[in-house]
Amino acid sequence: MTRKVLITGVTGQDGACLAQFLLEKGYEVHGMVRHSSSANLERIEKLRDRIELHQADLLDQLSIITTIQKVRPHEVYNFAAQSFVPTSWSQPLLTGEFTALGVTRMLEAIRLIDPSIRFYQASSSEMFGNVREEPQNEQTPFWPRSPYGVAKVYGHWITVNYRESYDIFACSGIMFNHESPLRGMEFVSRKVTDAVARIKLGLQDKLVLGNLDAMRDWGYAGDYIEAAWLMLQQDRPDDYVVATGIKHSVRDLVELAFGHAGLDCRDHVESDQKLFRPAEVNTLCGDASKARRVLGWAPKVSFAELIRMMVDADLERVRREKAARQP
Ligand code: G4F
Repeated sequence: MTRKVLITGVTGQDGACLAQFLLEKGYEVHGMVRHSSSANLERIEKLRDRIELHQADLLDQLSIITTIQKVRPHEVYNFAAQSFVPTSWSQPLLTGEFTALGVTRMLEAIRLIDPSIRFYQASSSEMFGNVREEPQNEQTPFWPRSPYGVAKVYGHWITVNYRESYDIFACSGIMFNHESPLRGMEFVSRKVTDAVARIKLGLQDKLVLGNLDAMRDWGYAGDYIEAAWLMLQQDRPDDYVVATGIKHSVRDLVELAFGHAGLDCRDHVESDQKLFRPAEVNTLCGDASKARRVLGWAPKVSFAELIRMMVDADLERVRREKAARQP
């Protein structure tokens, strides 16, 4: 029997990556998209004729119920969220509605329609925030440092709670930062690799960043969505940290990206206090030994390979765009 999946946030990096991965595995793929006057379908453009899209909204319980009733998926992956940390300070309530309560709306729909549907919640290393220990594992206490992190803590615990209260096969994947050429331009990795390409091709001269000393455990999104899928293929639902176990500073990322394009970052990069966050997560580094042991999962792409892949993809794209603009 063909397995059916419903992916929320299918137009984002992780949703698009997972859609591609599950199509290759023979799944019937359905995606949930919000109504928007300017639909952002870029990342799934090549998959459009193989994915069925449904208009629904994490803020609207009825639309979620109607969609799940119509699709009757075997697996649901909840990637939709207000996921940009700085925006969570300017829109804390909206962030709470999407990123926290949206998870309950998904779980309520599953509980009402068919509690045998398997559910994946995209939890985040931002929940560890002001880290209590290093590296962070599934037992490390949370201390979120942004309204986004706080909302993700709620999403994590409501997932655990529906598993314990209603025996729903609900898993929470505590994912550390994961990037790819599909990453949104607002996140630091892509902001840097896009700037490197534009500087290299003479379209820009400066790159202004915030805190260059922040440390993150950066992995490749393609590796991470496989871990999410593996979680839903187990005999028992559980929660897992997904990480590489190696951390780097934003400065390391910058040096690597500029160096790969033959540029010296000291000539181009500035740090501006205005881009610092009201409360920063200074360092994150995950311990994914449980995922390794139980799921047999391990990251395949290294930090250096990831950044080089992103710089190369942006160089190619910016070159194409530049050529198209020339008469
Ligand atoms: O790339 P970032 O914006 O990612 P952040 O805040 O760590 O969150 C990402 O990863 C989480 C997983 O841990 C996800 F849950 C979340 O949805 C998102 O995908 O920033 C990374 C670091 C921060 O410390 C930030 O202060 O880079 C620092 N940074 C320095 N200059 C900057 C900049 N971040 C951004 N976005 N832009 C800058 O100019």
